[in-house]
Amino acid sequence: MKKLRFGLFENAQANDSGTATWRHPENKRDHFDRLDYWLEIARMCEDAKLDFVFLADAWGWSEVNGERPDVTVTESLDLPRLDPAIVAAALAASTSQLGLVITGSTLLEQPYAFARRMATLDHISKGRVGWNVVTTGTAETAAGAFGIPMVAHDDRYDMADDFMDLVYKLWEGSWEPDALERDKQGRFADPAKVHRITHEGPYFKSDGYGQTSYSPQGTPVLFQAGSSDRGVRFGGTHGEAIFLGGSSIEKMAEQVRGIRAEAVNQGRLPESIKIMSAFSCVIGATEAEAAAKHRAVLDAQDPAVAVASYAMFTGLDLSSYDPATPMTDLHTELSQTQISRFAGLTVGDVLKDWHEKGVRGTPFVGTAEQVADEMCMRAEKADLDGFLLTPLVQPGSTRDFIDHVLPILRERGVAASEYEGETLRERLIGTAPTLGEDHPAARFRAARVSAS
Ligand code: 9WY
Ligand code: RBF
Repeated sequence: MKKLRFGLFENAQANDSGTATWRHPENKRDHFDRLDYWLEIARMCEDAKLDFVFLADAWGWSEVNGERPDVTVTESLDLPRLDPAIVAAALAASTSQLGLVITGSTLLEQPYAFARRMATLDHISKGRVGWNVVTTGTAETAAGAFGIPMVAHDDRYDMADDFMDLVYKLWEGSWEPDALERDKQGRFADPAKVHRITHEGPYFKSDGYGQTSYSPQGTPVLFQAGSSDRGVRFGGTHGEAIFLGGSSIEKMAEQVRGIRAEAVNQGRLPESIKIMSAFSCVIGATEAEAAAKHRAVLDAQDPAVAVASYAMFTGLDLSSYDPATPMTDLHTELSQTQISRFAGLTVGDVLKDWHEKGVRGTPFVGTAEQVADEMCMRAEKADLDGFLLTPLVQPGSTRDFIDHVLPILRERGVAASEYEGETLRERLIGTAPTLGEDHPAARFRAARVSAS
C-alpha cells in the first residue's frame, strides 16, 4: 500500500463544518482568536510530521428566510471568524516544515492583490503554502456583504477559470525564477526577466507587473474541494490535491475514478492528483469508551444548530419542508454537494443526521486499532492518497489521532516518520517544487510566452 498523506482541517472560528461543539469542556476552539491556540495546534502537527494544516474559510453566515437566526451568534456559527492568511503568516514563523494551506475565494478576492498575498506567504514560509480554491459556498450572504451581485453556482466556476488564468500569469509569467540577482556591486534584478502581463478575461482584467518575484513554488500547491459536476471539472483541470467529503467507500471510489478521468481529459496524468478524504474519528481505549466520548460531543451541541447551519451551506430552510420530501427535489445555487450527497434520503432524515455530521461524513467511533484498520481499508478500496483529519474537539481529537493511531499506521509502513523534501509540493505531490509542464499554469511561463 502507498504511503498516505495527512492534513489537519481547521477553521479560524469557534466551530466548523455545520456542527457547534465549542461548549464541550475540553474544546479549546472557543479561543480561536488567540495566537496561542494556533501555535499549540501547529506545534503538535509539526512534531507529529503531519503534512499540513488546512484553514477553511467561508466569509458568509447563516440566514433563514432573509433573517440571521439568533443561534448563529449564540452558538457561533461562522460569526465571528479571523482571516486565515494572517493566521498562516503567524504560523510560518513558528514552524519550519509544516505545510500551510488556506482557502481563498475566486468570487470575493481581487486576483491581483490575492496573487501578491499568496506569493508573500510562499516566500516567507520558504515554499510551504497551499491554496484551496473555492468559489464560496456561502455566496449569497458574502456577496451582500461585499456589495457585489450574487453569481450562480456554475457561473462562479467560469469566473474561477478566469481568475486562475490571471493569477497564473502573475505567478508564472511576470518574474522569471532567476530574475533576482541581489548583487550590491551590480543590480538588484535583470530587467529582461521581468515581464509585463496583460489579461482581458470575461471577468477580470489586468495590465502591469506582478509585484512579487518568483516564489519558491511559483504557484502555491493548488487544492480543490468542489464535488459538484462543475467543481469536478474545475478540480481535474487545476487541482493538485483534492478533498473529498468522506462518504461510503463505493461513493468515494466512484468520485476518485471521476476525478482521475477528468485529469486525463485535461491532458494530465491520473496519478498527478492526490486525493484526500475528510475523516472524523472518536478514539477510546475500548469501543464503549469511544462511544461515551462521542455521546459527550453530541450532547454538548444545541440541537437548534441544525436548521440554521444547513441554511448556511444551501440557503434552504429544511424545517419549512414536509419531512418526507426527497432531498433530490431541492435545489441550491450555494453548495450543491450538500444536496447531492443525500440522494435517496428525505428532508426528515437529513435534519436528524445533520446534528451528528454537519457537512462531514459520519464519524468513525472505536479503538485506535479499529480506526487504523478503517483508514487503511478506505484508502485501499477507494484509491485514496491520504486523509484530511476533521477533529470534533481541539486539540483532543488531533492529539488522540497522533498519539494512538499514527504509531500504528507507521508500524504498518503506510505513514511517513520524517519530512522529505523542502517545499509542500515536493512532499505532498512528490514532484519538483514548481508545477510540471502538464499543468495548465505552465503555458503562462515567462520563457514560453516570450519565445512565442
Ligand atoms: C468549501 C472540504 O458546490 P461544490 O461542491 O462544487 O461554491 C461551492 C463550493 O463552496 C463547494 O463546491 C466546495 O468547494 C465546498 N468546500 C469544501 C468542501 C470539502 C469537501 C473537505 C472542504 C471545503 N472547504 N467551500 C471549503 C471552504 O473552505 N470554503 C468554501 O466556500
Ligand atoms: N464549506 C462550504 O461552504 N460548502 C460545503 O459544501 C462544504 N463542505 C465541506 C465538507 C467537509 C467534509 C469539510 C471538512 C468541510 C466542508 N466545508 C464546506 C468547509 C467548511 O466547513 C466551511 O466552509 C466552514 O468555514 C464553515 O463552517
